Amino acid sequence: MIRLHHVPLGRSFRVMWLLEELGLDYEVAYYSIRDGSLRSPDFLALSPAGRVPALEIGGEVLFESGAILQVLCERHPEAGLAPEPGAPDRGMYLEMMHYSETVGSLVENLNLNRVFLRDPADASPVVIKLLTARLRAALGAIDARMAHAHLLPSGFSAADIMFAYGFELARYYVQMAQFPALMAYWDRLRARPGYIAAKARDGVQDLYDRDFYPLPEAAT
Ligand SMILES: N[C@@H](CCC(=O)N[C@@H](CS)C(=O)NCC(=O)O)C(=O)O
Repeated sequence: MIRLHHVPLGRSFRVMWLLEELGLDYEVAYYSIRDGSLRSPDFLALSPAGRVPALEIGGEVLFESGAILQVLCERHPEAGLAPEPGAPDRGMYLEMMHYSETVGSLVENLNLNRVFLRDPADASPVVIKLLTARLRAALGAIDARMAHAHLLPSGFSAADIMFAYGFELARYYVQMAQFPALMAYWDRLRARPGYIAAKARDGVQDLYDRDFYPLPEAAT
């Protein structure tokens, strides 16, 4: 039995997408990031910081999306989605697995400042401007070195799945047209049957109430 604990558009989508790429059967337990369900005792018993993803698999419970991706890739080496130690792309693979959280944490901080903070808490325009500039720089760095169809020269891997979370959500905060190589790469990823199948199970997000959040006037 595999059960994925998931928030639509959250980092748990990484696991959902990989499960689809691997052709595994799984159940989904859906949560909202807004209704307190991630802080219930039942969920905290699965994921102690109250974060998704959590994955129940074969009697074990795992949390942290990067770790879950790594474990699933190790258990399914036939899929060839993670270069093994000693393989030429191994260093770049690990680099991109972790860099994905450099991007992901910037998106998360923008979410906190722009979506979750409500009156009377005041988000700082200066902090928003800084986070947005850092997100743009983090994506621009990858756009400039995108020399292959995927992040690794050897082809599609779990690092693409890991990276896509931050990349997909960054569009709420930065104009993506400024990253032409990343946009072409994104079109390739979105066309994958595994991505399409996962999107069909992602669920309806209740995080963003508009398509784009321009910089507040005080920050421009
Ligand atoms: N580094 C963790 C981060 C997990 C995380 O922060 N997930 C978000 C959704 S994208 C969450 O559950 N947030 C709930 C909260 O912060 O209360 C991972 O990659 O799994």
